[in-house]
Amino acid sequence: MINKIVIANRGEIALRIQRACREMGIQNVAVYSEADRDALYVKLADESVCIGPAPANLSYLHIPAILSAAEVTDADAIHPGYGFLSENADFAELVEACGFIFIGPTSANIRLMGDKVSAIRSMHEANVPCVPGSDGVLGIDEETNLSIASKIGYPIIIKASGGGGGRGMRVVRTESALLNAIILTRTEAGATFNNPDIYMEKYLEHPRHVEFQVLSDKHGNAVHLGERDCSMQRRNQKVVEEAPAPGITEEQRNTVGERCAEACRKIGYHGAGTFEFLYENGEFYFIEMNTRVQVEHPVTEMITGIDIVKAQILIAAGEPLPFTQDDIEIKGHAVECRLNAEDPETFMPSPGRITLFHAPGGPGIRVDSHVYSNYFVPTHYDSMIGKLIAHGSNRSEALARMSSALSEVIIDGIRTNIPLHRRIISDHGFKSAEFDIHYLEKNITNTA
Ligand code: MV4
Repeated sequence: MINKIVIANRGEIALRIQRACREMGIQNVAVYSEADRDALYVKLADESVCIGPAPANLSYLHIPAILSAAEVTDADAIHPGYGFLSENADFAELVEACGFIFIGPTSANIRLMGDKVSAIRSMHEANVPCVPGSDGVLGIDEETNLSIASKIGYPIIIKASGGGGGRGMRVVRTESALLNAIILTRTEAGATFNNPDIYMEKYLEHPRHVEFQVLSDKHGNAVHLGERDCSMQRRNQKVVEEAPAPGITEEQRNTVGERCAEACRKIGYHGAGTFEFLYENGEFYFIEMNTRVQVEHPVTEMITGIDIVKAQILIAAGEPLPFTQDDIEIKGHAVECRLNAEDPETFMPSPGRITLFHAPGGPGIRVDSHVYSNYFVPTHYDSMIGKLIAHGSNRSEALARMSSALSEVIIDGIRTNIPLHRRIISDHGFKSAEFDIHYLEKNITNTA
């Protein structure tokens, strides 16, 4: 049913999707901007189409160019990867209207999850545990809003329904600051997201970020693949992720994971998805759902042995999931370090030519990267140039293997965050898994 896929993305995830296609005997088409013309993954593709100049809005975000690439190559399906158009419901709708398969959920489900208020409402109705909050969009009546906030209890956080990923949020610690904060956040939301809707939640001071991976097919089968801890982040950018999340019991995993899988069945979800939770004092609180494959999917692949990208393609082709929940077993522990072309102290982007690239290896080591010696890191895109993943039979073996890989890897010619990763992996608090979402900024980068 799917013979040829257009990969509507670039970099490491374009290569990752290309590998899944090759393994499945599916033809792949790379699309590239002028800045990526000479990249090796473009040459490795079965076919390639230039879709425009370097700026993303003229190429990777330019919907007509991508649909044309699918048309001229006679492709059946489009894989959006992550970022760019991956969570654009209008794009998913157009892909299907043009007669191609969108490798991802329905446009209706992307739209449902893109609106955070409707996402939370649907998850609340599906018995997924949520943060105590306003149960919907805030109105303009001041007395009502003051009363909602005092019922939740301060501190509270005001969020934009059109936001997500940390954009458009404001913490309010006292009643006297509430009404002004509501007006400010609503005005900013209208300007930034073209949607003034805002909502309120209890603000959790020291949570961890724990997310569940799900796969759900078009025949009503849904499974979860356990959880990942993504608390080691800076300015809403994840730096290190791991699976399983330290300290989560099998019973918690089964209970919360099954709630997520059941929510997928209830809303008719198709494909890979991620339920993001805040985890504090032993409780899970749903905050958002991501309807794409995530950067950190490899740690889940390593501990389950399941190829998430292959599963996305099978599901899109209408195949039933080839495994049940009982078949899924968590084996060992995996950790991922995101390699960024940036200064390890100032975090300023550091694009340019990589004069020497040497990939680490050995037991349990995986490298997901499109770079090589003499590769030029373009200025126009995200600074992530690859991911180092280490798997071991337990957390300490995975961390020891990551430590070894970090001492082996060589990336010369540009600055990278490898020195930061060496600090994190040898940090006492990280090693003993005593951290929350603020730990990296407060204790390791000192940029809080
Ligand atoms: C929160 C929160 C505390 N309490 N919501 C930021 C990203 C977006 N996905 C949600 N975010 C947060 N929501 C409540 N009710 C703290 C954050 C938050 C955060 C969450 C996950 C990972 C990193 C973060 C960094 C700062 C704040």
